[in-house]
Amino acid sequence: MTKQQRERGLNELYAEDPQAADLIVFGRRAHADRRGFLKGAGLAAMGSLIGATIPFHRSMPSGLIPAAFAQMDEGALVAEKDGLVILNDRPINMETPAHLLDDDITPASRHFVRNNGLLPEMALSGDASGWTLTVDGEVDTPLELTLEELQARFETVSLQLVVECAGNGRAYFNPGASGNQWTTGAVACSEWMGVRLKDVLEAAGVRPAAVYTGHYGMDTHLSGDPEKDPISRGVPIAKAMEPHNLIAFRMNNEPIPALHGFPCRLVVPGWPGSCSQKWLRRIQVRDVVHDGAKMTGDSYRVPAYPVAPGTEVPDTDMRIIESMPVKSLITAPETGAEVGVGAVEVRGHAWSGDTPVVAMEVSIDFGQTWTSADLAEEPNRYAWRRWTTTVNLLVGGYYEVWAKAIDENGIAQPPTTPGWNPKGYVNNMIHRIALFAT
Ligand SMILES: Nc1nc2c(c(=O)[nH]1)N[C@H]1C(S)=C(S)[C@@H](COP(=O)(O)O)O[C@H]1N2
Ligand SMILES: [Mo]
Repeated sequence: MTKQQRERGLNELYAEDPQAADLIVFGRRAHADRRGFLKGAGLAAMGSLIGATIPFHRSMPSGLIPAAFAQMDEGALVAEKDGLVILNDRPINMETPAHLLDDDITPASRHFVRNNGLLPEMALSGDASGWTLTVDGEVDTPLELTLEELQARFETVSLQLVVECAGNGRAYFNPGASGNQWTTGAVACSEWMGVRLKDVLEAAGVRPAAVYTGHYGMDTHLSGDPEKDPISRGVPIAKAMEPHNLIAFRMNNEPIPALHGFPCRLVVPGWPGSCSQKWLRRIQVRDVVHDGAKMTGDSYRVPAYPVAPGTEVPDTDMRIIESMPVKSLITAPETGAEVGVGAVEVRGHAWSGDTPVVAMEVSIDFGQTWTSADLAEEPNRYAWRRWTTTVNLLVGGYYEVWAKAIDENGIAQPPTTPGWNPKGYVNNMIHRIALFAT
């Protein structure tokens, strides 16, 4: 079995059937001595899969998934990332440890990656000539714009915008859900430059019959079938007309990296990251709710009412996730850090969906008492806000810092997982870190 034939990533295979995965990766022999090191037939199989010999093969434990298994072309891009955790190699999914998200503006090297399919050729080549954006459907004047036309015709704006995967925090649900086991790191706030989605839709002339957008990208389905989209989501017209949605062509003042949507992507802040189509090629204005890939069933949908964990929810009772909930991270110190007894500076970011964050609170006594942290101004709507505070650790020992953000409606992050749902979406439970004071 070659990489090209694999429709699923190795982590998924290992989760489902470790023995079968071992056979694929290490061959029969290595499987037999799984606790040993890679040798014999297993080594030969591994070498041919990677396409090179492994000089240090004597030190390579069997069962180790080589980093090179990230789809070969994409593998080099993965190497540009700084300290991210690979959750799956095919498609590539990587999350960022909380202490690496300390920057106000997330560097591209630390922006999580959530791919549903395989990177388009254009992104890998870095050559945008031939790229156009089509805007069609319920519009008076369908548009087909080159990058130059897009930039020349519409005002360019720069905004710091949070992109968060709706599955962030999935790993903490019980019973668990299938899919990438995101902990806290499927969120980032980079600076995006582009034109307003609204301006482009207005230029096309949205017709009164318009209800929803449908977004299409250039990435390929894992099966290789060109008829299938890996993902195609959309938003109601009212959300699409919100002035902070961008058709972006720069990230942190550089062309958008291949993994993040080169040459152009949508950034629809405050809603599930999946609304922010990467490698954008077409926006269809629709007179019905979009029914593209991952708009239906359990995808990006949650029960309309609270259900007991594990409940099977009828399809008609599932609702599309819209605005994301209030949330925060502790980005310093790093969890597990040793700190001195006395005052310790703690900081992080707080963000939310369409309802702004208004307060931030911290506890060091397992949630018995909470004190307010300082919250910096929001650089612009839908950016995350820096919070800082000092905690006083009076004696040596083990502490936890718990942090919770509160939104304008008085809704605070819950202490444990909120409403269970079949795919483990929108977990906004409080973030906790461990500290050892000496
Ligand atoms: N074309 C395309 N766009 C996409 C995706 C994808 O797989 N293909 N993944 C979506 C999901 S689920 C998320 S959370 C964000 C992640 O953006 P990032 O990889 O730049 O962090 O992109 C969204 N846009
Ligand atoms: Mo996502």
